[in-house]
Amino acid sequence: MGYEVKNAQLRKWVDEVTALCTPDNIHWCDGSQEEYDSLCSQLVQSGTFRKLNNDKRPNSYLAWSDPIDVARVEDRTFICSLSKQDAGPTNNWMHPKEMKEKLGDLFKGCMKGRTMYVIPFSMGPLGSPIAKIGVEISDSPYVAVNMKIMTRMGKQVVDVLGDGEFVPCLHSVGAPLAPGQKDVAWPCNKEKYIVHFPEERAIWSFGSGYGGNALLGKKCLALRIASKQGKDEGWLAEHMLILGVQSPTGEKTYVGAAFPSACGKTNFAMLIPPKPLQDKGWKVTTLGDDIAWIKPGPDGQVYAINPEYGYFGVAPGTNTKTNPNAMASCAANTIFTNVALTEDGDVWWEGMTDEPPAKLTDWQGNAWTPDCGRPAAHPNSRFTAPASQCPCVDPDWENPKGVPMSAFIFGGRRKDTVPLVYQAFNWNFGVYLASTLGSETTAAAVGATGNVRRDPFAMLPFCGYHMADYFGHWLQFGRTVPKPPRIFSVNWFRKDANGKFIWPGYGDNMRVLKWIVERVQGKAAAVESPLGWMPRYEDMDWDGLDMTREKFNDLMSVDRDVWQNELVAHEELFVKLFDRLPKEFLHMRELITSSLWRSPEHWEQAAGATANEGWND
Ligand code: O2Y
Ligand code: MN
Repeated sequence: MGYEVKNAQLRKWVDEVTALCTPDNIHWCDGSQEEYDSLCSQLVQSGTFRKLNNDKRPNSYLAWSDPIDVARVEDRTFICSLSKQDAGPTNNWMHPKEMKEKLGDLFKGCMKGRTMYVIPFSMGPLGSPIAKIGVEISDSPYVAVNMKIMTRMGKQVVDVLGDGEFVPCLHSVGAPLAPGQKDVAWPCNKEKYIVHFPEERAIWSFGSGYGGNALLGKKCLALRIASKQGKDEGWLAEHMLILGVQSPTGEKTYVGAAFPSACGKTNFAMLIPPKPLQDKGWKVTTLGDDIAWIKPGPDGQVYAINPEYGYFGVAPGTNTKTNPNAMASCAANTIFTNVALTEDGDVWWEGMTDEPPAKLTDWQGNAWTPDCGRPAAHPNSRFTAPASQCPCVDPDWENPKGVPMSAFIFGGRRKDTVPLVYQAFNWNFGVYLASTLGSETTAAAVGATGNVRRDPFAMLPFCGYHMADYFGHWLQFGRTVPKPPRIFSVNWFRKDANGKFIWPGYGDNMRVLKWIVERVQGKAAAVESPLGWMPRYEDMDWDGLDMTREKFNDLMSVDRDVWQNELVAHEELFVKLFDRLPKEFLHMRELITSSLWRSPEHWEQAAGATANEGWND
C-alpha cells in the first residue's frame, strides 16, 4: 500500500477479502491523475479500452462490453435483510446467512490471475456532514477508473476516514484466470448477484462489470443502502436530480426532481431556458443529475447534496440541441461505454447528429452503415464524465452544507391522465402523488398494469427496504421538518388524438419550472382542482411559444372516468403493500375520489377564479 491506512477495520477486511478471493496483486488506489492515466494505458493494452482521437476527444476512451453485460440486472438484485418482510414485496430477498454461503462459494478464488483494487471513495464532498465513505474492492480496472470520475476517490478519503465507519463494497467480475490463460476484453460471468445487506450496511456484487452493477457507490450505496440509513437516521436518499433556478431578481431556488428511467432526467437537470425567458433573467444551474441526499438543517429547511462527482449519462438521444451541456460535459476526459466508433477515432450514437456517418464500427466491433438495420450504439450506452466539466454546474455543487430545497417534482411518462403540472395540496398529498407515480413502458415489463408501471418516487429498483415503510418515512419526515419543500407533479408526455406529443418539452419545461418557482415564492396564482393546485393559461409564461388555450386545456384536463381507473390502479399498488401501508393513503384516495364527483364550478368558486379551464368533467 502506497500510503498509511490507520483504519484497522479496513485493513482487516482487505486481508479477509484477499484470503477469500486470492488475487495475484493488490493495488490501493491513491486517486491521482498519474494512477488514472496509467490504468487507462493498461486498459488500452489489454483491449478493454480504445484511446479516442486526442484532437477530437482529448484524454478519452471507449469500452465495448460483453453483450451479456449491458445494463443493471433488476432480477439479480437482492435486499438481504434478516426478515423477508423488511425487504418488502418489491425486492428480491434471500436470508443473509444463505446468501453469504452462496456468495462465499462464488467469491472463493474469483480474483485468481487478476489485480485486486482497493478503492476508497466518498459519496458527497469530502468531510461534509451529509457525506458517507465507502471502500470498493474490485478486480476490474475499468471500475477503478470510472470510480475516479464518479466519486471523490483515493488517499484523501482514507485520511478523512481515519478510524471511522465505511461501507464495505465487494465486487468481482467473476472471471478468474488460470496460469497462462489469456484475458478477454470484457471479463464477466453469466451468473450475476447484486446483493445488499441493509442492516450490516454491506454490498457484494458478482459477475457484472457494467454500470450500476459494478460502480457500487451509485445505485447500491447511494440509494439502496443509503435509503435504509436515511430511514434509521431521519433523512432521505432519493433518485432525484437537483437543479437551481435563478430568477430575474437574482433569487436562487433549489428543486429536486424524480423521474423513472427514460424520462429525460439529465436533460431536465441541465435545462437551458428558451431565449425570451433567458432575456428576462431566468437561468438554470445543475447540482446533480441522478441522486440527492436530503437532510433537515438547523434553520428548519431541508438541505441536499449530490453525493456523486460525475455523470453516468445515457448517450443515445443526447445532442447539441437536446442537451448542449451534457455534450460539453463529455467533450474530454470521458469514458464512453458501448457507443459506436467513427472512422476518425471519435464516438457516435443514435440521435447525436441529424445524419449518421456513412461508416462506423458498432458497439459490438462490427462494420456498420446507416442501412444495416442495427443500432450503432447500444440503447443503454453511456458516457462517464466529470461533473466539473458541465458548463452550467451550480457554484454551490461542492458546498459541504448542501443547498436549501424549496420544491420536489415527480413525473412519469403518461400519454393521458396526468396533467402537465399541478401542486399537491400539502405534504401528505404530495407523498401520495409520488407514491403512486406511474410511467408507461412495454407491457412485458415487470410490475406493469396495462402499460403503466407503478414506480413510487422513481425508487422501485432502488429502495433498500419495504416500500410501504418508505412511504411512512416520507410522511414522518414531513411531520418533523418545520419548512418542508412544496411537492409538484409534472407530465411532459401527454399526446393528442393523433398520438403526437402536445408539449414541446426540453427547454420549454422552463415554463413549468418558472410557475413552480413562483408558487414557492408566493408569486404565482393557481386554481383548486380535484388533484391539487393548477395554473390557469394566464398563470404561465408563453412568451415565444405558440401555445393556445385549447392545447393548454388538453394538457391540463382531468377526466373523471380516466381518473376513476387511475385510482383503481392505485388500489392495486396499495393491496400489494397492504401489510405496512400508511393508513393515511386510503383516506387520501377516498378524498380524491369524492373530489372528482364535485362539479367544476365548485373549484372555480373555491379558488375565486374567473375560469377554470384546466380540468373538465
Ligand atoms: O444500466 C446501468 O447500469 C445504468 S442505470 C442508470 C445510470 C445512471 C443514472 N440512472 C440510472 C438508472 O437506471 O436510473
Ligand atoms: Mn437513475
